[in-house]
Amino acid sequence: VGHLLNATVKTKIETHPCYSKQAHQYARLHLPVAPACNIQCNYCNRKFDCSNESRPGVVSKLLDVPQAIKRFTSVKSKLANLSVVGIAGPGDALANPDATFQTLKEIKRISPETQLCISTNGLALEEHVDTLKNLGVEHLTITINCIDPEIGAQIYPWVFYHHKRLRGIQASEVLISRQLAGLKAASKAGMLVKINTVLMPGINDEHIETLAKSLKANGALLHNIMPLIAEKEHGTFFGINEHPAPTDNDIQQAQSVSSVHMAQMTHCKQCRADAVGLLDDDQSKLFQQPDRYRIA
Ligand code: CLF
Ligand code: SF4
Repeated sequence: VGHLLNATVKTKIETHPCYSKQAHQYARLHLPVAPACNIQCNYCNRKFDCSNESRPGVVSKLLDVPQAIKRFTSVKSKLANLSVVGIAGPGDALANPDATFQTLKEIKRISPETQLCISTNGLALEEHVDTLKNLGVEHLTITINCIDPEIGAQIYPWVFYHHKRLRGIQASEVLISRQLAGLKAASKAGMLVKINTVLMPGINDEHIETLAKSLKANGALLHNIMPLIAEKEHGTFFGINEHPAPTDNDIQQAQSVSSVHMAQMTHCKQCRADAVGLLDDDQSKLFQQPDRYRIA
């Protein structure tokens, strides 16, 4: 994407390890302050991190806002190359707006040069775009798995929107229309929007071209196609416990189909909601949090 962008945007991409493979020397820190979620994905059983962005099968230790700030200051003092702070769960950043916004606001106050990043399923995005913009969030990821509600109905059993639990096709219609409206609004506001798509063989693998075209048309910058992690404990696809994971070849094929329309991210590590350090060398173990932060 480099040649199409102005200098400021270029710098923001070149110092963010997820947006640019060449930025691998920069570290990111995830602060797990967002436990709740406003939708249900069939590949997620809620005992683990949000599989939209983070590594499923891992339970991150939840932090409250003061604990998160403390963690940021401590990590920042030890990692000179820390360039990005992200909120990626363990649920959805925007289903926990108070904790997410308070954390981001405080980090920007104490460290204006830190780039802020969030990851969301997009259901509650459009209404929060102005707030995110004002807080200084410039990197935003939305997980969009399809734009066809019939496909969506196989992925999302329910969506909780405006105090109502929606199910079936209706749930997906609302989710998809909110995701695209959020994407449009965020890119219009100048945010660098990356889309994560979980590739699910037999569900959305034939849909990648249609999806990529629409993402492009709505202003997305980058497409990150990630494999479904198909182990029993992560979810209950169709009420059964397992669904086939895509092969490396399936992923490459989907990336090549999407690449006609969208720039690709191909170095995603599907990291934890409490990840810290370089993408290639996660240092969460070095920066372990006390056990009393652990969620039950
Ligand atoms: Fe974190 Fe995500 Fe921001 Fe990166 S991760 S919130 S954009 S700072 Fe990166 Fe990790 Fe892949 Fe995410 S490698 S899971 S894409
Ligand atoms: Fe789970 Fe994330 Fe889907 Fe919410 S958006 S149900 S936390 S995978």
